[in-house]
Amino acid sequence: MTSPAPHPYAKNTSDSAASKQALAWLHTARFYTTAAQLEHLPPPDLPEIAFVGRSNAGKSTAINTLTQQKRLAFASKTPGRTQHINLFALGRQQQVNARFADLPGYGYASVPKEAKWRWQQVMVNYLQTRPNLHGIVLLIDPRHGLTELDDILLDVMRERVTAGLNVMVLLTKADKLTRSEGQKALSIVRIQAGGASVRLFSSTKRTGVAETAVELYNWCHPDAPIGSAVEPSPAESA
Ligand SMILES: Nc1nc2c(ncn2[C@@H]2O[C@H](COP(=O)(O)OP(=O)(O)OP(=O)(O)O)[C@@H](O)[C@H]2O)c(=O)[nH]1
Ligand SMILES: [Mg+2]
Repeated sequence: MTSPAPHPYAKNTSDSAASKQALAWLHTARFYTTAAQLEHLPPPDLPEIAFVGRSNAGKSTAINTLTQQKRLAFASKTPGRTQHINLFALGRQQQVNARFADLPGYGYASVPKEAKWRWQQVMVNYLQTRPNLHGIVLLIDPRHGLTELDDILLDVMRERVTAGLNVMVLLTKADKLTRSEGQKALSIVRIQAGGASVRLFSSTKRTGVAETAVELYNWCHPDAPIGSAVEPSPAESA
């Protein structure tokens, strides 16, 4: 998994004009459709970015934070809240240029691993076969770290990642960590994630929101990137 080199004209994401532009694009997100099976998905005509991770990791909340909308995606204290593939369209009315997919979380039921994966087959099939899948955002609660199920997911995706699929890892709920816990989690997951960009993210403190917004924007606007995915210094990101 290697991050693409910064575009030659790319500016640092600390450039607030870049993050403003990315956040304005993200704010155009609106509900598009929901699908219980792959057959119900729309034609694969636009790049899709999937938000994946264990149940309760904060996928739906991250979508709401990034799009600056309170209840676009269903977030809940009850694990397993997202049970379908929910799609959101991005771009101005006549210029939809990407979709986000909020996927059901894995690992919430206390049943054997094989059964969990059977239940999650729709999600895995989507990730493996959706032709217009352009990137995945893997959300991890750093208090649990990269779990066996996250590892399995990365394994399942390895072929597509090698073929160029974008990947980023967000360590969610960073507000619950001390600065040193955050830095420790970052260094461990950076090694495990094998080259994908990894950053701390908090919906309550907005940690990592600007950088994530710019990276997502650039994934979906490869011909006109607005900033490099330059990580802030550790002091800024904690
Ligand atoms: N403190 C804190 N809590 C968060 C943050 N992000 C999410 N949460 C909480 O974590 C819980 C789960 O969040 P969701 O966004 O519903 O998680 P999910 O990954 O979509 O869960 P599923 O749909 O079950 O897979 C909710 O109670 C959120 O309020 C964060 O950045 N900080
Ligand atoms: Mg959810």
